[in-house]
Amino acid sequence: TPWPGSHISTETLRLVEFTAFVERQSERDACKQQHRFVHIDPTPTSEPPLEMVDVRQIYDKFPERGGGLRDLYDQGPPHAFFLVKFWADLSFSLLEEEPGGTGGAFYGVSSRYEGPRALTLSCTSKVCSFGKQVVEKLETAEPPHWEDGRFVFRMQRSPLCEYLINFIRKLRTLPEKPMMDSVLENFTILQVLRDQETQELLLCVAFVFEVSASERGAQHHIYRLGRD
Ligand code: MYR
Repeated sequence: TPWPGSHISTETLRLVEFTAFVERQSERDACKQQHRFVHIDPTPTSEPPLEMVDVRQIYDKFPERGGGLRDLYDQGPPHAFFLVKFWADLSFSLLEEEPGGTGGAFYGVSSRYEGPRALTLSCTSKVCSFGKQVVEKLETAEPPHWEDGRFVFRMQRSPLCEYLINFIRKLRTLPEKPMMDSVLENFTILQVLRDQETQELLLCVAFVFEVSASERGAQHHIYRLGRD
């Protein structure tokens, strides 16, 4: 089946876990306090199949030409394309942030994938503002480990780019959720995972954002992208 259960997956690769976080060493108890902005955890397989969103509806949220979402989707394979709507949790108070600098905090993203083939997994992230790319980051996963009958790929504690750190810090200074949400309407991220040797596209995930209502914590909803 092309879309098994409710996972971000194809027959070659499945996203198992994804977390963007901020961490700070606490002077008092010498332990790390972690706050998760967004989180996708291993989903129970009993969930219903994913709903479809028409990819054309989000073309203008990403670069249009030269490797934009339209070009990527035209090249396919179409069943490798997903959309994640995140309700990010920005309500952390564990950090008394100092003006300028990150106050000793570490902003990072960790992700884990699995699949049946040993390959070198590369991930390109495009951070976009008003549909224009503002940051591009290319990463390569650690060599896969064979665990319980499949290969596991990890990208652990990759530092968030300066642009995103500043963006989150500025967003947090806005007084109300509707204001944050209207800024986030023009903020998107596109991740493309490929087999580094063959450049075969394995997964393409588009991220869109709102902030989570206070007390609800980070939430997400996964869709598959299609075009009739
Ligand atoms: C980079 O560091 O520029 C690329 C990595 C992008 C990974 C996606 C991180 C999700 C960021 C969540 C921030 C929440 C903002 C409301």
